[in-house]
Parts: sequence; C-alpha cells; structure tokens
Amino acid sequence: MGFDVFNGDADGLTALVQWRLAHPQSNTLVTGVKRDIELLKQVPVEAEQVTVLDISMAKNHEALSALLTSGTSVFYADHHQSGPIPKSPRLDAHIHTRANTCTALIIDTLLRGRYRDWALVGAYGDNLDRTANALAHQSDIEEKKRARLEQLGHYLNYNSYGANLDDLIMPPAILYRHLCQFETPDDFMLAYPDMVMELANAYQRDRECAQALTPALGDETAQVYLLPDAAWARRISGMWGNQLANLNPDRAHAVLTPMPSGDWMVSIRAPLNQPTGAVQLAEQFKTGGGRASAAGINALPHASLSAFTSAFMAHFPANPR
Ligand SMILES: [Mn+2]
Repeated sequence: MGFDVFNGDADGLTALVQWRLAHPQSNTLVTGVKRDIELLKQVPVEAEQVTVLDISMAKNHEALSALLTSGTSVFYADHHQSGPIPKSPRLDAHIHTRANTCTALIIDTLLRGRYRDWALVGAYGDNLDRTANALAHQSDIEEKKRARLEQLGHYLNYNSYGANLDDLIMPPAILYRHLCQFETPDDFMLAYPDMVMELANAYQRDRECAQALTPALGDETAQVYLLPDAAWARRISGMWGNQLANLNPDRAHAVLTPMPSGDWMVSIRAPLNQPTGAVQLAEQFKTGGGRASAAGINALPHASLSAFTSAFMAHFPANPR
C-alpha cells in the first residue's frame, strides 16, 4: 500500500510527475490547496511506503515519526525548513533549503535532468525565475518553449491558491492524473489544450475582477482592500497584495479576505521603498506573523476589523516625521 503526498502547487505537482515517470507506481494521492501543508497525518500508519514532496518536514514531524516507528519506508524531498530530521534507516530524506532551489529541482538533480522540462515548470511556478532561466539556457531550450514552460508553471501554481478545494479551478489530484501521462509539458499541453485554456482563463478573469476593486479606506501612504466573499478573491488575494505593492512602491497595503470560518485572512505589505514594520503590526494580533516587509494575520476575528484598520493606518501614517 503506497501513498504519494505532495503540495498541490506547481512545484509539488511537477516534482511528483518527474518522480513517477522515473519510478512508475500507482499510489493513493494525498494533496490539497497550497496552504494545506499538514498532509502526512492523513496517511495511515499501516502504509508500506510513502513518498512526500514539497511540504515542510517540521510541520509534519509527528506524523513522520509515527510512520517510521510503525515500519513505513519514507522517501522525502523538500526545500522548506525541516527542523531535526529523524534518524531512521527507513527514511530517505533529500532536504535542501537554499533560496534558489525547490522540490522540482531537487528531483531533477536526483534524476540527472531526465525530465528537465517538468522541473523548469516547477521552478518557474515557485518564482525561481533566475535559476530557471539559467537552467533553461544551459539545457539549450529555445525562447518560445522556455516561455511556454514559464507560463504553464504560473498557471499550475495559481491553481493551488484558495482556502479549500472548493475554491480551486481544478483539484490538484485530478490535474496530476493528467500531467503524469506525459514525458514533457509540451506533450501535455498538446493533448489537453482545453485544460490549459481553462486554467489560463480563470487566471485572466480573476485578475480582471481584482483590477476593478477600489480601496475600502486609506490615503496616499496606506490603503486597505476588503475582498468580497468569493472563490476568486480567495484565489487571488496573495498575488493581488504583491501586485499592489509593485505598482505603488511608496505605499503600504493591507488586503483582507473573508475566509469560510468567518474570519479575515490579512496580508500586510510594507512600502517596497521602505520595507519595514509589517511584522510588528501583524504581531499585535493573535494569529499574526511574518517578515519586516511582508506579514499576515491568519485569522482576524470578523469583529476586529476596525481595530485592525485603525492600527494599520496609525502604523503607516501620512507624512511620517
Ligand atoms: Mn515548493
């Protein structure tokens, strides 16, 4: 009884596609939306062997230990912080946390570039443009094809954003079942143009919806966007925050997205030209955290909206002295 456990984003998908092309096995799939990373606990301890790709070992430590203890063999490849790696003859771990790698590239190295095109799709999907460009150049991939791989990477990655599977354009497990039939991304795109078109159209439509939004409040130095309670809003919110930051580098932004729980998911971007303070603001709230330039609050209670907006406007004041 085998299980393939993988993050539902481009990197997770293409890591597994490469691995299963090289080592064919039809296993039970365990995956989900991008933010759903505590996946390993879904695997029963009776499993004989498990392949785990692109989810943090630190976030799955307990489930991993339980599997190893009960005799399960585990192959684990990932690029997120792992915490201590259990010492077990049954664990085959390939953890590399350098900023310029991702799981699809770790698998590419293990397979000596055998499915390089799929690895590139994963790397572009994980926003490793510089690494991917260099690797494409080194592999003599012509520009048109390189652009196609990059595009597919963005579509697959975008498909993984949402609060839960209902928000997604396509469940990652279904997507995987289609991708894994083909040795190259080009073969997949030729065989399933409608599927590619569906992903592309959703991406386009969501962007148009976001571009029609106006800030709920704010001024020249700080703006708050309240997204509607809709699947498209939960898909695009992260990307939208980055886009606002890039378009208005002197302004701080907060994007609030209603979650199915009734709470708001908040993402905070400090001004790109003065990237400080975001995490201090986020940490004033219970589920907040992040970095100086970009931070977030996982679950802001619905009733705390005005407390947040006041704190945000005070934190990034107009004409600071
Ligand atoms: Mn990844």
